[in-house]
Amino acid sequence: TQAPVNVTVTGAAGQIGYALLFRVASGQLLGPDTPVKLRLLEIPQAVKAAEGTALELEDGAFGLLAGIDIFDDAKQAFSGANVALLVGARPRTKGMERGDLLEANGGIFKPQGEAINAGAAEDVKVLVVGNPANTNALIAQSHAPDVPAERFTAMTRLDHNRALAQLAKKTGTPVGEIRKLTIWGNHSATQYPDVFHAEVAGRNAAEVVNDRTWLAEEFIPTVAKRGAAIIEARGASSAASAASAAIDHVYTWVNGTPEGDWTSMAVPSDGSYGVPEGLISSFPVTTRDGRYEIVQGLDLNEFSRERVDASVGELTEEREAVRSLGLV
Ligand code: NAX
Repeated sequence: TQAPVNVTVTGAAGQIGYALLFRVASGQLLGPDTPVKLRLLEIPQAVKAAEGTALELEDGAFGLLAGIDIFDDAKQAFSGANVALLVGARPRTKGMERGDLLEANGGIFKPQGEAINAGAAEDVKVLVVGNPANTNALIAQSHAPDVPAERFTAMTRLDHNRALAQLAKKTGTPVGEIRKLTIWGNHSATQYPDVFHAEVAGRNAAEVVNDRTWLAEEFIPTVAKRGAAIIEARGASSAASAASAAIDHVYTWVNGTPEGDWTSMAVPSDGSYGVPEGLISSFPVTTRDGRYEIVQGLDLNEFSRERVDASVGELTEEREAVRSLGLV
């Protein structure tokens, strides 16, 4: 077997952390041949709860879990990190304006970016889950100038998986027979789940569905507002499904997309599809040997173009806002 891979998880005592850590420890993040060392980061008040989770992880007797260390200091937590899962963030609370939210998160993601820059492993891969995920990733990235920019990604895989499930239900097809679905833009209500290039059992998904009203009035809003529906039903925000998507995101990044398929990841734009360079926006990507590439040459129809532009417009505004706060 290989040497253990260091996986740093922030917000380890939170509800996503609780679901995520057991799956990392069981080998689902990196595969069944890769031992992992967990490095947990929490705020001081939550360190005790993280210690409790660590006791339970110990009780899981995971053969691949080579150790657990808990920190309340970002520099220590990210030291030697090969994979960094940035889950902890400042949620929006009542009466908070967007500027306040971005500023509060700047206070988290700026020092974490600096800590990654200072001490993470050469090959570090970063996934930001904590919201506003795309812009938090941008903040962290801009404080890690020595780390290749493309290593900073944000999670739209939960949106991708939600869209797969909705399309499977609508078409009566197993999820495993759906390919080439795309989430474009921001992980927010403006995101655009695109079925026009997707395939359902080898046939074009938009043709199989053949119902733009369903797309515009059911499918897109159901996917985009699923987080609110989960809160309404469960009395708490999505946790296990978010953890599952984080596992999928990193597993796919490391192990590759299947031939003839792609996935969705929010990654720094290279200008593809008219998305301003540097914005961390969701694209269709293929992965191979630990690298990803934005799928090129897709034709966006008018229906898609206006929705991609709206979500990218929101990302542009968020970037302007964090620029004016001096966070990037
Ligand atoms: P919780 O509030 O249960 O947990 C967050 C944890 O982060 C807490 O334990 C807190 O102490 C910790 N934390 C806060 N600041 C920290 C810091 N500076 N360093 C280390 N830890 C810190 O939230 P949870 O439900 O686990 O959600 C975590 C984040 O994921 C939220 O921002 C949430 O909005 C976001 N989500 C993102 C999703 C996505 O698809 N990108 C979907 C699910 C989720 O809503």
